[in-house]
Amino acid sequence: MPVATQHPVDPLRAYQHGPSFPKATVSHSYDDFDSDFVNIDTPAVGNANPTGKKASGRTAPAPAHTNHTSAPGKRAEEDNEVIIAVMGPTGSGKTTFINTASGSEFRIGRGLKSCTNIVQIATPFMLDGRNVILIDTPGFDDTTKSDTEILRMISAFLATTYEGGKKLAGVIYVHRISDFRMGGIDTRNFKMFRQLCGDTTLKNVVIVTNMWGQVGLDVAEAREKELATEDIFFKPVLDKGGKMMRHDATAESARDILRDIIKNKPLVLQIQREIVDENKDILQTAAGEELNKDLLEQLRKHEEEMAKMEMDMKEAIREKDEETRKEIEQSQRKLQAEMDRVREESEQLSSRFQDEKDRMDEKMNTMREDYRKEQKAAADKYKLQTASLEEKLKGAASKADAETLALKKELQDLRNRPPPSLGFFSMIGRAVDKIFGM
Ligand SMILES: Nc1nc2c(ncn2[C@@H]2O[C@H](COP(=O)(O)OP(=O)(O)O)[C@@H](O)[C@H]2O)c(=O)[nH]1
Ligand SMILES: [Mg+2]
Repeated sequence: MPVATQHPVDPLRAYQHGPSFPKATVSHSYDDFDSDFVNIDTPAVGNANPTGKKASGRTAPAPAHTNHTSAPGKRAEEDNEVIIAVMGPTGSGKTTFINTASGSEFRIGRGLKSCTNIVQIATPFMLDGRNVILIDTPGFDDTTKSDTEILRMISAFLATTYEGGKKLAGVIYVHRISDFRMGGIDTRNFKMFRQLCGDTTLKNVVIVTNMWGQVGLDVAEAREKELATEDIFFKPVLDKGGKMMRHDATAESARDILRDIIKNKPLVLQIQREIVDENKDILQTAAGEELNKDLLEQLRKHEEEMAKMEMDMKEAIREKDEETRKEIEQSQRKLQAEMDRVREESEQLSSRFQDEKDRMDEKMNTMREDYRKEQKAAADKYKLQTASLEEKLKGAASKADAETLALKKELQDLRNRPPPSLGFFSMIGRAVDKIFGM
């Protein structure tokens, strides 16, 4: 049974390929990305959908993964990048894991309120010669956003990523080993996670257990075994090639887990295939169906409750119990509001997603356009600066005087610093922010 545990790693080895931790990125700031991940030169027209079908009314995103014409250097850079999404319930430690591994400084949760209610992309970092990009996702139990909103956001992000030619090398699901809640796991989050991934990508999935220090080792190990061997817990995922790994809150352990994932062959997640290749409406996707089933179930329970309240109400009226009648009336109003909310959530699951995805695609296309212009302006300026220095050097009287040496140094510096590029994930991050808000 593939329950992998952490082995102590040599911290020097852990960092030997990478620079020291990169400059920290603050939440929602994507400006300090400086690698160009996607083929920006691809025209922002056409259909990214490999099936050739086009979604009705959808803005076609740039077909980066169907029409690659980027320079060989860029291609190599893209091949070198590893994208990994981190999922799990709110408060399970997703953001902490990402910060620990990447040196990012995303806000982490204190108390019950969730902090990450948008998809955020961590500062890329090097690991074993690969450029690792971690994606932080909000849980399906956010205190500020509905599950429908969360699903729409994650789906739009993953679909746009795939349309941009990016596949995930793995998905991490974080679970607190110290968690002894009824049923053992956060069923809603785990179900949604399963439906987003689908069965065929489970070999690229790692269930990371953390917070080992919060509970006795004996208890935690027994818990780990139970989680790995019972059908209602993680066994089905492990049976299909997923792994379970321990995380001891250190950077070494986080990177050791990632080291395992970066070897994977990237795969298309079920939600990406459904939305992009199969052109499904979000409501028709497995994750959408799951969530809707859940909402309808909630609605059914509320309806039962409402029916019971109506009986109580009749009784109160019969008995002329004015106080009880008023109380019930108040409860009914509350329940009705909740039912309206659930109904609306279910309806919005479909309608608003298409809208948002369209706007996101449009935004990405505009950004590509702006980006192309910006890049061109920067490249032109760079060329001019270089040419002017070369010209000055040609005209220099002596090869060794201080002024000539300074010119040479300036030229060398310039050559070492070509204009920075914005990068695909920077754009996608901005588009997500713009459309889904913070
Ligand atoms: N002891 C321990 N606490 C952790 C660990 N990871 C996260 N936490 C704490 O758990 C809380 C929630 O973490 P956060 O990363 O915000 O969870 P998220 O909602 O999944 O992103 C914070 O108070 C963290 O300090 C861990 O590995 N060990
Ligand atoms: Mg978080």
